[in-house]
Amino acid sequence: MKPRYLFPSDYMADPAGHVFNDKLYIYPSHDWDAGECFDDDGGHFQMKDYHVLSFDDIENGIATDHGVILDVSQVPWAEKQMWDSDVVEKYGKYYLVFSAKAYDGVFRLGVAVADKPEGPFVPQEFPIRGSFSIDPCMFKDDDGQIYCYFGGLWGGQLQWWRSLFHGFSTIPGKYGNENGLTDLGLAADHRTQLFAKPDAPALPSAVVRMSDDVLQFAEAPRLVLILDKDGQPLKAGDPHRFFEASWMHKYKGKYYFSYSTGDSHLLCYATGDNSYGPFTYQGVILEPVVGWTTHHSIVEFKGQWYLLYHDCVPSNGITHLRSLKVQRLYYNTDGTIQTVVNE
Ligand code: FUB
Repeated sequence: MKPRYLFPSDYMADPAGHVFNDKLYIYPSHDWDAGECFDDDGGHFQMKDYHVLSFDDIENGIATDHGVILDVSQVPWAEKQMWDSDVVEKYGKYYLVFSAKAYDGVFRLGVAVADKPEGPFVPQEFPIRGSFSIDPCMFKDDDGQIYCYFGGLWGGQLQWWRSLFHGFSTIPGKYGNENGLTDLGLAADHRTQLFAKPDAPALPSAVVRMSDDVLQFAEAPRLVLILDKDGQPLKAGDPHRFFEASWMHKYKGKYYFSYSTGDSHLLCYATGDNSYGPFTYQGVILEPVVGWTTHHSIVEFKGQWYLLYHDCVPSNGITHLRSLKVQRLYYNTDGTIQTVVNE
């Protein structure tokens, strides 16, 4: 199959794909042009609602757009920027977990609940207690436990929470603009720029088990460690280190943690033996696409594995007007993923 655009009539991004009731549902971000200037804080991504699309045939079929499933005006705690979301099912209920900016300027994760995969979703009054940053990926393991992987650097504010990451040395602004340091974005005071030596461990993302009712974290978030083949954490200056867009899937009993590298514009993956990791870096899934962001999900549907992703070709490279794409994904016999070529 040739890669194809999934929904040419509107700009959507960050596709989270899940099979429910024999259909492939895609939960994307809904891009629009709010007229904001491009900045490193993602201020040009001003999304205000979510739609859900479904497909009987992802290779040739037309998307069914189920319309708006949640609007920012319905969420008491959220002011703006409805960024990446994901959905998980438990006992016939569907939980949309989403990132949005609260009135204090801090990104949090919220939950909205529905009886059907296409919603409508009813939001909780408050964000998840103790949640922070962006890009939740909801993963249900074979034993029924549900995990949330989350976090994103710079505009996603993961670096604001670096004090949670004991032992991962970032070097606050005292190093200023000294050459050769890796820029980690703004600290929690919204002003101090953080830098790390390129050979310091990269800031990791987070994973947390959800409570039985899927409305709260059941524990403190843990670090998602990505190790190189020598067992050392990937470094802050490594173009393959985590930036945002966590995704977890399982293949032949292995846990595949995949993510975007942000400013190096790759989709990469690492594998592990359990949902908490650590994960060992394996390689690149997708080379840079047109547009600054790259974001994906990996899903098996009707016996075939697919990469869902986005690029900005249809908007002529406008980085906040992205279009959904799909193409097949293949594994080698040793379980490694063949790099997908975006055409
Ligand atoms: O869609 C807004 C943000 O852009 C997402 O949360 C990031 O992963 C990036 O795709």
